[in-house]
Amino acid sequence: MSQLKQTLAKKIAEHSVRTQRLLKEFGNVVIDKVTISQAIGGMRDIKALVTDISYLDPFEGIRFRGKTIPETFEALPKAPGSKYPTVEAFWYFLLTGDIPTQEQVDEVLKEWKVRQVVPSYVWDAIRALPRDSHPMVMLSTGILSMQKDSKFAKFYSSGNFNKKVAWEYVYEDAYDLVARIPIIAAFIYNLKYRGDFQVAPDPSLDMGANFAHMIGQCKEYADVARMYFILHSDHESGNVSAHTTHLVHSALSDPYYAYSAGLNGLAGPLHGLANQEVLDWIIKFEEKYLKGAEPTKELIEKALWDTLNSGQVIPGYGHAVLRKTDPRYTAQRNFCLETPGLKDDPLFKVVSMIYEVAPDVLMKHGKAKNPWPNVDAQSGVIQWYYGVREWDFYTVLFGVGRSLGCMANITWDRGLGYPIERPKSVTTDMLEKWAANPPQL
Ligand code: NMX
Ligand code: MLT
Repeated sequence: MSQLKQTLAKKIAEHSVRTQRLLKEFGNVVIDKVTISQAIGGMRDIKALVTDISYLDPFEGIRFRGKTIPETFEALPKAPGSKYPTVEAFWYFLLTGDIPTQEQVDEVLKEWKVRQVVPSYVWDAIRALPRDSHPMVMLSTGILSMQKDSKFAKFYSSGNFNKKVAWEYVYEDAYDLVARIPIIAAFIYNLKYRGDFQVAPDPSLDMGANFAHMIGQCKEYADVARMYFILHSDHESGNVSAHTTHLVHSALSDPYYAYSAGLNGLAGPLHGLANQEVLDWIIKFEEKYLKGAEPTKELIEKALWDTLNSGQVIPGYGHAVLRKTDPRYTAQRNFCLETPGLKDDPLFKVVSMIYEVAPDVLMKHGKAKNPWPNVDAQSGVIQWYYGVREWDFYTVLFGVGRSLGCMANITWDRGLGYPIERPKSVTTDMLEKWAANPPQL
């Protein structure tokens, strides 16, 4: 058994004691109440999910395993010659909560290479789709096609299924999935936008550098990939992609079924697809309002109002939990400011100008509870600068990163024996009855 799996086994065993004690001794302690507006309004803020992989504070933003974004980047061992950690080091950290030593990272790097070999039928499945399918359809299909070789599904149907060790099989699938998904994403990119010019993975490179290599990017893009995948990995477990993955897996559907479903949720414009919508909005703004002229705050303000008045949302702004600028936005903005060339890039200037104008506009508009930018408002400009300009691919990049959090989460779900998820629904008649006569709880 690898050192990572041994560490995880020990941690899961220790943690299970805490979960079991809470269930047995304190199961009836009330931690929240549910209002009619929460029942109708997307269950916002109801505390009904448990994860220790990350936590989202409305004002501080995300903490991965208790660490803020700068603390995470600072603490993890770095990729050779880079100030960013490898995704492999981050995977170890997300799974275990421990900062790995270089030796432990090296072991993950080695194992990752073995696991990243994608079965050839995945390519057949993706190629069988119409070439103008959205790349998220291709990614979700590619992931789903691997279900037939799921180690967890095989274990379940083997006749020897045992809840106590079931997590080990989820772990195996989860690890295979995170190692393969960047290879599949690169295949889709090359198939759709580079005339099917496929590049084999380089076994000497870490995940971020390899992704850059496979999509024909420059060396500097390796850091973009590392930063991007880590920043997009997890956002506690209530967001659509993580929650869907957790929900589907709770039926003991294997990780391939579960993450393919999670990706389908990520492909929604109010969730991950917002990153492509941001670029789309800016390009249309340039075509319709600028027509070659320099952007001004006045023109941006007009375009924002036109968007709102036509009943559409401002992509990249607002959030269901956050009530301040997303620190993932800030981390990427700082990356732009620190990268010569990028900080003077015309598109970055427009994105920065939107940041100066949009929060005021949204506040005046008076609907959005959070007028500040989220991760998607800033991620596309970096891709664009480096030449990844096919913006319908951006959500695929998000999906590669998000696999890390979703797969770490369902490994722990199984380790802790979380049951099938099944909330209770009520009828409108019931709500009207309780509205007239609030129930005594
Ligand atoms: N532009 C215009 N209206 C907005 C925006 C926005 N950016 N954000 C929220 N609103 C509206 C929202 O549509 C709702 O209107 P109505 O009452 O007519 O239904 C109202 O403000 C209240 O919504 P909130 O409670 O503030 O937001 P909610 O939690 O329902 O939704 C988002 C959160 C993220 C879906 C919403 O802010 C949004 O649609 N943002 C734009 C899309 C986006 O950037 N999504 C990416 C989120 C991050 N990610 O990667 O997943
Ligand atoms: C995410 O990263 O999943 C988004 O910010 C959406 C969310 O947290 O609800």
